[in-house]
Amino acid sequence: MNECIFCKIINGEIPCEKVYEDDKILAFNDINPEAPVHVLIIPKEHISMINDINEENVQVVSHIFLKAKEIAAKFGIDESGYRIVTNCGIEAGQTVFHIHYHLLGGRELQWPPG
Ligand code: D5M
Repeated sequence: MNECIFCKIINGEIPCEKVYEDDKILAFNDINPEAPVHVLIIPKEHISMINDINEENVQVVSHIFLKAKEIAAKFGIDESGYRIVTNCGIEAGQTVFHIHYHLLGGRELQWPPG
């Protein structure tokens, strides 16, 4: 049985505020937003983390980035600026082990992050 929370969102077992969907990826609002715009973009195929990207599944990553700019534009932040973050592993703060790209914007973002 697949206990992955993001797989359950993809399967419709857990609801989400959907922002974008196609055959390869899903984007939805983060349940705990850190910025006025905080969208998570995930592949429909279960990939746990960056370390599990390989020659077979890497194409979905470029697809995510192609769509990320469209999602940013949808929220009107493509010109003002936004950030895409992927946490890989415990020390980086990854809590959900289905790879996801945080798209953050709508306010001035600090660098470096904490
Ligand atoms: O980020 C994991 C992110 O996933 C964190 O910002 C909360 C978010 N999250 C967790 N569960 C849900 C549901 N059910 N809907 C929307 N967003 C969710 P990480 O980089 O792993 O720390």
